[in-house]
Amino acid sequence: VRVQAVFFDLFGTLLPLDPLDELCDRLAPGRGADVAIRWRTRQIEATWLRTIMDRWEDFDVVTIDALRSTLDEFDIRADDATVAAAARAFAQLPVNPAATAAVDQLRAAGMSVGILTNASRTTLDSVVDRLGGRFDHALSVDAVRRFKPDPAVYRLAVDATGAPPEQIGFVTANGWDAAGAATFGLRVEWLRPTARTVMPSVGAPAAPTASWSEVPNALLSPAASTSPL
Ligand code: LAC
Repeated sequence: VRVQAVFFDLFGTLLPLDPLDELCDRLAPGRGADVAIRWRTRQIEATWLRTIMDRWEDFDVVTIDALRSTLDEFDIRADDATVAAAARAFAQLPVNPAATAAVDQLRAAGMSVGILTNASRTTLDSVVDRLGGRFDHALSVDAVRRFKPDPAVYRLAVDATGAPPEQIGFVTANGWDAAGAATFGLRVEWLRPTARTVMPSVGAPAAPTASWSEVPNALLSPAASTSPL
């Protein structure tokens, strides 16, 4: 089975989250890295809760709410304007050059490429502008008002390309996103952040792991077989 299109996760994948440590350090001197990781955890928890409870607000709102609650947890005072300004940093995160190289290599091989993200339409549009017209598709969960790993999100890639799931590649550094995409049937490459990063068993097919430099060749070669669920 050959892949016809490849989609990339945005936050933590095309756009590494490391710069948030320094930003959070300005809000909480000496505790920036702890605040940043807690912020990210609360942000993702809130997306799952909102999806399961059917209480949609877009990712920009979720991101601000998560930062607010994290600062409260750490007993850090910040006014609403400061919190909102800090949350906008997500939209301004620099792209990983290794990611750009992999995207360009896939494009040069004739693959259509896209972004599939929790990011709001507005935030995604501003990121796409910065990434210089590389992407054939820019898909936001706003279209289905549910967050990853709801199957409706991964189905957006099928609807946009007309390709079946097993002919769509998906690249993410987020283990839970890899699990969701693999369960939906996409051909996933998981950019495991460290050799010690593991996911608990959640019933998802195992996603192969790769580094950015391995992603293009992994997705350009046909799958040995499709793994049935
Ligand atoms: C996204 C989340 C996973 O960009 O960060 O979809």
